[in-house]
Amino acid sequence: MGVINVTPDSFSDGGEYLHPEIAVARGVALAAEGAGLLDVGGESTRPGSDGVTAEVELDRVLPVIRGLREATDVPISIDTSKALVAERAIAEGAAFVNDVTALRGDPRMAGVVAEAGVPVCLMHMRGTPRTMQDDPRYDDVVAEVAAFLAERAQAAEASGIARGAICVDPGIGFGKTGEHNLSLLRRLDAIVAVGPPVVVGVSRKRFLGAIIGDPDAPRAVATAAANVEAVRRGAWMVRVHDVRETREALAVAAAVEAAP
Ligand code: HH2
Repeated sequence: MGVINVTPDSFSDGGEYLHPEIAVARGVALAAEGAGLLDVGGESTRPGSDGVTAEVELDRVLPVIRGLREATDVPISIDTSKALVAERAIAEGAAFVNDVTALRGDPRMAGVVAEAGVPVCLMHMRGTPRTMQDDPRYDDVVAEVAAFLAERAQAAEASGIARGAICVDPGIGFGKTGEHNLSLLRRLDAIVAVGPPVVVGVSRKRFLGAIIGDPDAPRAVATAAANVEAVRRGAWMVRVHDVRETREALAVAAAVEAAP
């Protein structure tokens, strides 16, 4: 899953793809690098961020979705927690909903997804982007995230979303310390055991900067290494800004696994 942030303030690429033509060109480039899904988002969820209105989000994402629909056959995901944005994005050709609130952000979202029959990613987040990094604590982060995702998957099914259309995501960096993130990656088997396919988003996140000891370094290599660990532990899809680097790392890992 390649990331296209059509925002002025995303934590790693804010403002780079705010112009629709540049965002579409980015999507085409990510598709050429091997992205199997293009995740278009019009609202930053970086720690401390405030939300934007549906109108602002729609103005940002709809021209990009339209442009991508014309420019590539790669399926498009809409990264939103607003039902209206999901609805309009689906009408323009989006085929996947990525909801970081796991259908809790908008009471209409589950119905929109069920009605459209598109797959949805349900992500774990503690609190809201504004507050989530204020001293997050868990007794057992892996068990608590797994229980949350199991509950949200059940709720999604109860709202009429087909079981086969649900995936889950532990929400790396969403209300978690660096140690929480690493525990979730090391014990990803417990998230896989919840049942639905698992999506993991480590891309360029701050805990990687802390591990490599340079908060300002580009994090594409660190991201690729973390994604190899995630896929080895059962991740079904990884969400990345730097598609080529992660594809190359995963190709090497797969070749090693396939060796006699
Ligand atoms: N992370 C971000 C946004 N959406 N969706 C899923 N399913 N999983 C994630 O880990 C995830 C996500 C945050 O990254 P980014 O889009 O680069 O930043 P911002 O929210 O600042 O736009």
